[in-house]
Order: sequence, then structure tokens, then C-alpha cells
Amino acid sequence: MAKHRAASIDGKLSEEFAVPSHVDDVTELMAAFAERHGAAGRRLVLITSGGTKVPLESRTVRFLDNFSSGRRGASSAEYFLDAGYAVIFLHRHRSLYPYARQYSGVNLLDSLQLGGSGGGDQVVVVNREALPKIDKVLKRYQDVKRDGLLLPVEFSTLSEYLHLLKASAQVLGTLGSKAMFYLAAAVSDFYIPASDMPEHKIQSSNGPLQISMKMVPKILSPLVKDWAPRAFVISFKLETDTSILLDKARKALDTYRHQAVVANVLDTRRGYVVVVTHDTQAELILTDEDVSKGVEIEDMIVSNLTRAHAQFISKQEG
Ligand code: 9Z3
Repeated sequence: MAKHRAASIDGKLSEEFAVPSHVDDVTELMAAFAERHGAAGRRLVLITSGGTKVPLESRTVRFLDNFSSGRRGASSAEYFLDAGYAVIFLHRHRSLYPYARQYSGVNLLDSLQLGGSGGGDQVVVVNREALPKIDKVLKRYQDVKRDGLLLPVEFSTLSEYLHLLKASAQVLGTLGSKAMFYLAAAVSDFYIPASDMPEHKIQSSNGPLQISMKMVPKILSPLVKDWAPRAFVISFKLETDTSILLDKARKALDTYRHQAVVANVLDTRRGYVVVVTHDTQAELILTDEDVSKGVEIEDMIVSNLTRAHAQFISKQEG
């Protein structure tokens, strides 16, 4: 049964979603990363972040996008690194990136000044008012880089996302309960199979456009049951209608039998989420005081989940 389910999704993935050319290289990098950190006894988290892009034409001019700035994933990566995890950051090209995201609203050129020249080279000086805490953030970023704790992997299209997530799940599956999946990316539910896609730009001279899209295969199912069955798996549920949010989160948990769903509503996602597990429901709320102190809700989400992950590991090992 399990083999059958994985085989049917595998078939769909290779027939209807173009395999990205870099998937083998990325798999090798992820395997080496997982082996090194696994051998060091470190916990490892795969974070997905940003929205997927679904092309409407093979030579793509137009595409359907899913909304996500990537802030949830990028800031969570920083908190997981602070908690001692190694992080694979599977993110949408050009979405927010750990540490750099703290300066995403800043024009870098406005933050720099030309200083004197040292040894013939022009010196560039950072304007500290424009880039507050830059020394602290830069030092943390450089420490993380030096210790090889962050592996960035990029996707743009839904096809790239699905193939890279499958590859990462098969790699992290070898780490057992020490691996966590934190699936915060905003993923399309609909796509156009490669065989149905027009090659060239759709012509407006043909009149109004009607598009028929298929349902994206539920990749969480083989991930939880076949590829990484002992891992700690967290999915995110996004709604715009608060009244259906918790029902949908519970339904996802019942369907996939993974460990937790982080439920959030688009407009309030920065200040309110509910972490739903099979037998608990925790509301995480950012107060005005938290905001004034610069506390972020991702700090609370990551604390909640790293605690639950530690319990999960000791239960599985004991
Ligand atoms: C989320 O719900 C994330 O929290 C957000 C974060 C995308 C809202 P930002 O990147 O926003 O900080 O701007 N991610 C999951 C969204 C999603 O597509 N979920 C699907 C669903 O709800 C499948 S798991 O059905």
C-alpha cells in the first residue's frame, strides 16, 4: 500500500512536472550536509519558504503565483539556528533570506558612504543609523556561515519545489526523529500539466482566456508515510476566513497524521497563530509590549516546536 502510494505520486511527478536540472547536484549537497550534522548529533530542520510559481505557457510569459514574502521562513531559520539546529532553507528565489531580511526595506546605497582611501583602495563606510545592529547581525551571519550550519536551496516553479522537497525528504528520512520539516512555503493547489500547456505565449487575439487546472498531488502524504516516516513534520495552514481555520487545520492533521499544523489567517499572521497537534491547541499571541520590544511571533513558534521536537525524540528513543 505504502509503496503503491509513493509510486503513484512519483509517476505523476516525473510525467507532469519537469524535473529541475540541478536536482542531483542539490541532493548530493543535502546528503553531505545531513551526514555531517547527523554525525555531530545535531538536529536538522528543512524549512520551506516563499510562494510557488505555476507557469501557464512552456516558454513562460505568464504565471500564477502564491502570496508569501518569505518572512516567516527566513526569520524562523534564524531562531532554529539560535536553538542549535542545522537548517536547509528551501526558498523561493529572491524571497526574504535569513539575516539579510532584517534590511530588506533599506536601499543599500543609502546606507553606505565613501570614506578615505586605504592602500589605494577606496574605503566604504556603513552608516549605522541606516543599518541598525548591523555589526551584531553580520557577526551572527558570518558565524553561521563559518560553521556551515545553513544550506540555502532555491526554487521558483511548483515543479522545482515538488522535486526538491521530495529529494530533501528522502535525504532527511535517513536521520530518523532528529529531522524536522517546517513547511511554511505557500504552495499552489492547482497546476497545468506539461502535456496540456501551450508552448508559446497565449494570444489575446483569440479572445477571453479560460484555464482549466488540475489538483496538485498531496506530497505531504508520501513525505510522512514513505520518505521520512520517523521525522517530526509541521505543516502550515493559511486561510482568509477565520471561521474555517481550525477545522481545516484539524482535517489536515487527521488526513496526513503528521505532528502539528501551524494555523494562521493572512491578515493577522504576524501577531497570531495556533499550533494544533493531535491532543493540544496552543494560541500564540504577540502583545503590543512584545512588538515594542522587537519580539517576533516566529520566536514563539520555534520555541514551541523545538520543545515538542525534543519530547518527540526522547519518546521515540525511549
Ligand atoms: C503559511 O501559512 C505561512 O505562514 C505564510 C507566511 C505563507 C502565511 P510570509 O511568507 O507568510 O511571512 O509573508 N504557509 C502555508 C501556506 C500554504 O500554502 N498552505 C497550504 C494550505 O493552507 C498547504 S500546506 O492549504
